[in-house]
Amino acid sequence: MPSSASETLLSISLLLDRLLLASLSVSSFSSRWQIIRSKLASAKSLLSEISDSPHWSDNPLLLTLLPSLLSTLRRTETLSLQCSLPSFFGGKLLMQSDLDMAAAWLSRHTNDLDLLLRSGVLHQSTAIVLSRPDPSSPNHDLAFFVRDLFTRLQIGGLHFKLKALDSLIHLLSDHDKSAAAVVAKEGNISCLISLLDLNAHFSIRELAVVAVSLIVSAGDLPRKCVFEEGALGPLLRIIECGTMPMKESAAMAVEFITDDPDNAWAVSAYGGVAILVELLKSGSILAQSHAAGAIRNISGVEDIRIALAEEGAIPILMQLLISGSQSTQGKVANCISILASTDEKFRGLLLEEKGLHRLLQLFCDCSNSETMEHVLRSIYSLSVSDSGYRMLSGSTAFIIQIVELVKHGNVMLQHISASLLANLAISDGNKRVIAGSMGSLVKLMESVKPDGMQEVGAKALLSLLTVNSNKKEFVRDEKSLMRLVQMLDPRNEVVSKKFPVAVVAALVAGGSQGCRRRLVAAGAHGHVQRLAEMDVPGAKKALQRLSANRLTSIFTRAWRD
Ligand SMILES: *[C@@H]1O[C@H](CO)[C@@H](O)[C@H](O)[C@H]1NC(C)=O
Ligand SMILES: CC(=O)N[C@H]1CO[C@H](CO)[C@@H](O)[C@@H]1O
Repeated sequence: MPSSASETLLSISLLLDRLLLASLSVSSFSSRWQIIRSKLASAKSLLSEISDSPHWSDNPLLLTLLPSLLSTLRRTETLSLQCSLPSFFGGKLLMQSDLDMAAAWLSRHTNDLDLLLRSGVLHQSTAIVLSRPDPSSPNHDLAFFVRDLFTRLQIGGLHFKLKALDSLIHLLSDHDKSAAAVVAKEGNISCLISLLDLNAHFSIRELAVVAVSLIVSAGDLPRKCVFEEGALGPLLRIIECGTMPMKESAAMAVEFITDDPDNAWAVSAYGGVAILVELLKSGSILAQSHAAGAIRNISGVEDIRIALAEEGAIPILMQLLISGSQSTQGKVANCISILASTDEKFRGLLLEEKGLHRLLQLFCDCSNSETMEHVLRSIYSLSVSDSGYRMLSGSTAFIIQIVELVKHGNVMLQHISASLLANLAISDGNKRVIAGSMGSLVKLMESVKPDGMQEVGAKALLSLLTVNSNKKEFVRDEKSLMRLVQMLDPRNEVVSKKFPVAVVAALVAGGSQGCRRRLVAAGAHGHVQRLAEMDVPGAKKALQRLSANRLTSIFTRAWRD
């Protein structure tokens, strides 16, 4: 409708000129008219700039902005006529307030026009604005689309805003994550966040929270931008008093915002800990999962851990460990592993809530290896407490389960399981039961990664080798014996030598001639001798025990000389 837009613009220009002139000759309320005159003047200059822009007449926002400006100007003209009469009759206060209102409306119009001009959208054809750019469109189309969309969000009416939010959500869902970066750069995030406010129209708030959650989920940069523009407070308010779907989106956004550990403090500054704990307790399944993720993310901060305990989070977490959805269970287990690893006070609280029983229950039922890892870490941390240590050391079923993980788990699970085997006080009877794990423990001793694996493998093996029958079983296993001898070889630099040396010492400690003979036959003696010369800790003593057979010592001496 370019012709009607031009006509409206023409009427506005004529009216503006008349009003500017008339405003000079009003006889009443002249100070107020001075203000109005300056607004009229800026409207005039903005409009002339707009009409110079090549594509102004296709802009749909102008199609509503211009008529609304025209009607404000008409009302202002009526006021100017009243104020130009030689003496003013009528309500003085009423006229003052009408004039203030007219000035305020004019301000709004000029702000809107100014924003539209500055956005640059009037300099491009609207052909591409009509449809969302598809994911393959060039980036400048996308940037233009986003700028246009945000002018609608900022100065459009309800209908424009709703459609703009809808387009924004589609854009963020359909495109890859780079779209969010364009939105963060070209859009006005602060304006989007203002739509989360409780004063905003309900349908607007409902869509705005979805858009915000999509933006923060799309990477570090958009997340940082949304956080810095102050989204956390309004998001937490929505979790407090929105509808459940809104709470879900807001909690998702908070979970992503807290992915940056630097943002954790802000959650507690906004009173967010209590709000998240409440959502954990009473939210939908999805909301609980996001709340658990956010709580997990912030539980690295000591003050927040204290607040979590005060807000009663521990029993709720323990409950969800068993009854939550799979995703919630994983995040809760992670959170518990963080709490359990920090200090004795939290271990006490967790144990009071039957933490170990529940963790063991999930440990049996769990099939997800990531969750399993968190559960096992938590159990490991709780094994540091006396009661946890006693209970785990005495549980044959648990010990058999962790042996299974040593044999068949991924490296992280193997590492934690071996640490438990190394540290627990396992009965000799149970050590015999799990003798079959020794081959796997020797393999762990060869692992380059993770750090500490060689040590825990060796420690666990040494614990099993305190039982004589296990020593015999070990040396009967050709493969394990060969591995051990290869690790002793000074040319093998991957393995720290003190661990295999300690295993040799343990194997010959009981004075069993059988063990000694098999080690010597496998070639251990020469290696240990070299290691003793290199002053590897424990090697001299191991050599002594290994050389207890005089013939061997004479032979080696002769060989050396
Ligand atoms: C962005 O939006 C905020 C809030 O709506 C507003 O105060 C600010 O002026 C806008 N900034 C720009 C550059 O348009
Ligand atoms: C530090 C931390 O635990 N970050 C996690 C926060 O939540 C996100 C989303 O679930 C995870 O991807 C992060 O690893």
